[in-house]
Formats: sequence, structure tokens, C-alpha cells
Amino acid sequence: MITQQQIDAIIDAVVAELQRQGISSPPSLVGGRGAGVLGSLSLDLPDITTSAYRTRSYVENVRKPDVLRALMQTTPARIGIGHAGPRYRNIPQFIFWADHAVTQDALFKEIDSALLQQFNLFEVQTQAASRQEYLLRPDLGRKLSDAARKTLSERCVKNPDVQVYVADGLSASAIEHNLRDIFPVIQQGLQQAGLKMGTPFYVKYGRVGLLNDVNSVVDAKVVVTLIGERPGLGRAEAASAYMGYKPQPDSTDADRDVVCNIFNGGTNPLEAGAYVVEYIKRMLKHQASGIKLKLIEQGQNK
Ligand code: B12
Repeated sequence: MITQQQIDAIIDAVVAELQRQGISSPPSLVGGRGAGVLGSLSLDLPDITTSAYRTRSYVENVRKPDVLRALMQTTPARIGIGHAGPRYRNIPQFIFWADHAVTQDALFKEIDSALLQQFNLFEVQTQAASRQEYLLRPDLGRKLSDAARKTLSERCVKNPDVQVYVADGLSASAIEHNLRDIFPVIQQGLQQAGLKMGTPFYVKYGRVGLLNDVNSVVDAKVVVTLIGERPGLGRAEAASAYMGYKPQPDSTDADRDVVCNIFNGGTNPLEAGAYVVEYIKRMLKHQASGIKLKLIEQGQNK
């Protein structure tokens, strides 16, 4: 394995070589490394993740620039990125890597424990033993560990009207971005509707299908999980609320509903909280969720 000393030596050698070639500008090197040999060298680079770089067209010899610009304004999708022979051009390639790094960070991030404390959320874990296993074995993220099952049986109110719990899912960043806004709205909305709320908690390495296993312990009428969505490239802050009426061991996504894309810029978290409460009321009214709920409501509207 390469040591820090060896890394330092490589940096010093590269910097010395750059200086030898006469590359110099005002002094500012990240972290101050190489100050001894640096002199006036600066390694500052422009931030290619800013909108100035994202909204620019990288296509050469565009016949109708206005049309391309208008097209690019209609979508955040990667269009107008051009190509260099069969490959991406440098800047679009760098933007892609930077966005991919955001995605990786979101996937591997641990949730901020101060946030859990703020909402009195105690932590339990699914049967996935590590993040790596969680990613490779979605089935384990749908089952509570034995310890989690025991903790929930001891600490949670049983038979509430509504059980809400938080899970990291595929982006702990999404929970950190939205929980402070959405959670109080749901709590207050349920209180105002006179509904009994279960004891909230946090599940590490949770998948959507965990709703079923959680309900085998708490036996609620409606179960809701606030969970981090699969991060898009560069979009790590979107959460979802998946929910179901009386989830059973064999319940599927067809029995569930979702309010998705929750973040400031998608479905605003405050509004999303209100939607979730509305969904819960409809589920309780019709004693159904998912496709069944839709069919009942459609039938009534005919
Ligand atoms: C990944 C994904 C899928 C994957 C799920 C496979 C997997 N194992 O990951 C696939 C391609 C199968 C899929 C299919 C569908 N999806 Co989808 N999916 C997503 C996506 C991109 C991310 C979901 C996520 O991060 N979940 C969180 C992680 C932690 O959950 P998970 O446990 O790993 O995976 C479960 C959920 O993803 C769930 N799921 C995925 N899609 C849907 C849709 C609904 C309505 C429900 C209840 C559950 C559900 O299925 C997985 C297995 O249980 C979202 C986009 C978004 N912005 O959220 C759309 C999204 C949730 N899907 C959507 C839809 C409409 C569907 C389909 C109904 C499309 C169709 N007409 O067939 C199907 C139904 C899925 C089902 N299971 O019955 C919509 C929901 C819109 C809405 N408000 O109702 C979304 C928001 C996309 C969109 N913008 O339109 N989906």
C-alpha cells in the first residue's frame, strides 16, 4: 500500500516539475501541501459543476444554436454535450464524474446522529450487516434483524393508527435534507386528524419492502417509511414516502403508494408532508392502499 510519505514525495516531484516548466501564478495550494517547493504556484481549478458549465453547449458547428439552447433549457438531461471522436469531451466527462461522486457519497453516507436525536429516533438495523451487503442483497434490507425486532417490540406503541419510521434507503443525504421539514408536518397533520401515531424510529439499511416486517411487530393500520431515493447523478437529496394500509408479509408494491421526489426543487417537503397525511386519511377511509385504493376511488367517481 502507498504511504502518506510516498504520496507527499510524488506531489513534491510533480510540483517541482511544474515549476521547472515555468508554470507559476499567485500562491494558493489546497491544504498548503508542497509549500516548500511551491513558491508562487497555484493549482486552483475552475468549478465545473456550476450552472455556467452545465448549461453551456459543447457541440461544435451547431447549425441552429437557438434551437439547441431552447432544447437544453427544457431538461436537466445531458444533451448538447458534444463529443471528441467517439468519446466525451473533457468538461462533460468531468461533470459526469463529479456528479457520480455525489451519488457515491450519498449511497455510502451515514446519517447525522444529531438529526436522529433531534426527533428522538432510536436506531435499529435490518439484516444487512454492512452497506456493501445492503447494496448487493436488497432482500436483507426488507427484514429486521433479530435485535431490531426485539427493540421494536419493547419500545414501540402497538396497534397505532399510523406508524411512521425513517430509513436511509439509498441516500442518507435525502433524509438529512428533508426530515426537519416533512416530519413535523406529518406529526401535526396526524394529531389534528385525531389519529394515534406509533413510536417513530430510524432503520439503517432499509428497503421499501421493510414496511411488511415492521408491521408484523407494531400492527398499525397504516405504515409509512420516509426513505432516501436512489440518487440520480448529482441529485442526492430526494426522499420518498412509501406507505401501505395494513402491510402483510406478502404485500407488494401494488399494495403501496408513494409520494416521491421530495426535496426543495421537486415536491416541496412541507407540501409532501401534507400529501402524505391526505393519503393516510384516504387509506383509512377506504381501508385500502395501492391499486385497490385507486380502483375504489375510481369506482366512486364514476
Ligand atoms: C428504481 C425504481 C424502480 C425500479 C425498482 C426496482 C428496484 N428494486 O429498485 C423498477 C424499474 C422496477 C420500477 C418500476 C416501477 N416504477 Co419506479 N422508480 C424507481 C426510482 C427510479 C427509484 C426508487 C427508489 O429509489 N426507491 C427507494 C429504494 C430504497 O427502494 P427499494 O426498496 O430499493 O426498491 C423498491 C422501490 O423502488 C419500489 N418502487 C419502485 N417504483 C415504484 C413505484 C410505486 C408506485 C411503488 C408503490 C413502489 C415502487 O420498488 C422497489 C422494490 O420494492 C423512482 C424514481 C424516484 N424519484 O424515486 C421510480 C418511481 C418510484 N417509479 C414509478 C413508477 C410509476 C413505477 C412503475 C409503476 C412503472 C410502471 N408503470 O410499471 C413500476 C412499478 C414498480 C413495482 N415494484 O410495482 C414512479 C412513481 C410515481 C408515483 N408517484 O406513483 C417513480 C417516482 C418514477 C417517476 N418519476 O415516474 N421502479
